[in-house]
Amino acid sequence: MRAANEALIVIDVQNDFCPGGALAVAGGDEIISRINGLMTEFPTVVLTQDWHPADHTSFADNHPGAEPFSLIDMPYGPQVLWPTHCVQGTEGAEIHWTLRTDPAQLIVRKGFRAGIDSYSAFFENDHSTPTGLEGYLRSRGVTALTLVGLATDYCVAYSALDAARLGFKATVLEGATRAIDLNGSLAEARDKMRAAGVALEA
Ligand code: VGL
Ligand code: ZN
Repeated sequence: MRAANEALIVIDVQNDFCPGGALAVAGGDEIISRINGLMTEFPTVVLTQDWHPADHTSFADNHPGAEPFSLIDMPYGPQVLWPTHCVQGTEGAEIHWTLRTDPAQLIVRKGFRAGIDSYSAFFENDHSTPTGLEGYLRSRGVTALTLVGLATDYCVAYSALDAARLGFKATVLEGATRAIDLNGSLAEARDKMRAAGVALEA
C-alpha cells in the first residue's frame, strides 16, 4: 500500500471517451485493467466524471454551423467545440462498466455549468472556479497525486498542471492514459507538464 499522503486520481474513464462513445479516445478502454489494479494500492482514490448539461457551451451542436473540433473564443479563452458527450444522466456519461468504482471514496463531477467548460479536476476553465477537490485532498492530508485516465492531453493534463500549481507532487502514468491528440495537443501538453514539474512516468 502507498503512503497515507498519496492519492490516485482517475480522470473521466467514461463510456463516451471509450471506443464506441461520442468522443472516443483511441484505446481508451485499454487502460482500465491497469487502473483497476492501481486502485487497490492507494489509500485515497478519487474518480472524476465529465458531467455536462445538454445545452453545454462546449458542444458544437449548440453553435449553429460550427464543426466539431473547431475553436471558438470564450470569455475564459479559446474553447474547442466537441461532439456532444457525457450528457448528465445518459449512458455515455456513466463510468465505464469495467472500471471498478468500489475502491473510490469520492467521485467529482465537473463541467455541469452550461456556460463554462471544466477540463481540470480542480478548477473550471476560467482557472479560478474551484470544484472543491483541493480542499477534500488537503483535509485528508494528501500531498502527492498519481493521475491516470482520459484524455492525456485535456483533462489529465489540465488536472496535473493545476495540481502542480497548487503545490501537490504530481505524477502522470502515461501508460494508464490515452490522448485525443488534436493538432499537436499531446506534445504541447507533455511540454507544459514537464515545465510545471509534473513527473511523466510510463
Ligand atoms: C475531455 C474533452 C472534453 C477529457 C472532456 O476528459 O479529456 N476532453 N471533455
Ligand atoms: Zn467534456
